[in-house]
Amino acid sequence: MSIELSKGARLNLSKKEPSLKKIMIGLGWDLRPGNALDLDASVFMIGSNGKIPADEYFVFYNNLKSPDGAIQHTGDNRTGVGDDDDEMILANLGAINANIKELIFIVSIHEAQERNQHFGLLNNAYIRLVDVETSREIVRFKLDEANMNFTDMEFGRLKLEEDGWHFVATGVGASKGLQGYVDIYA
Ligand SMILES: [Ca+2]
Ligand SMILES: [Ca+2]
Repeated sequence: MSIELSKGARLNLSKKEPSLKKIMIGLGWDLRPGNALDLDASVFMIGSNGKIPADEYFVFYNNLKSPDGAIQHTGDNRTGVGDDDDEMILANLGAINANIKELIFIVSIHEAQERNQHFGLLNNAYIRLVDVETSREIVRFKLDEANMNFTDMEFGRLKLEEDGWHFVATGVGASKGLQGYVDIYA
């Protein structure tokens, strides 16, 4: 059964899902009528110093694969049309570079400032984690009302602890653009 997480909730994946090896992070959104908006999913793969070890450990629409091969972005979706996941990131947990301690998942509106857009234009926005081998959804996290005025958001983190990978639904909205996160983690 899938668990719906609320902001700040934490899930010990290695304990709850001991057989989990490959996960799919799916981002879905629909638009309120009359709007055109491009949402982007990105991942920062962070080392113990809080930074990405090299530029290529920032996986996004212009860099679809991490150097260790563990993270694969399936490509940019610019419309959100359709009911299923609109952007997908595949993660092979066992292949992640041993220096990586945390994966930070960011969702941002492309050119939000230029287009004067924010999350309030979206319907049904969510992020979810799926076990690739069984297609079973493990967790789902919906965009909540409190974030409607923002243009980007840290949706969640996968953190490597002593007892394995934990997923934390951080849900921190902001309006700094994708570059704002690059400035922090690169
Ligand atoms: Ca996109
Ligand atoms: Ca959609």
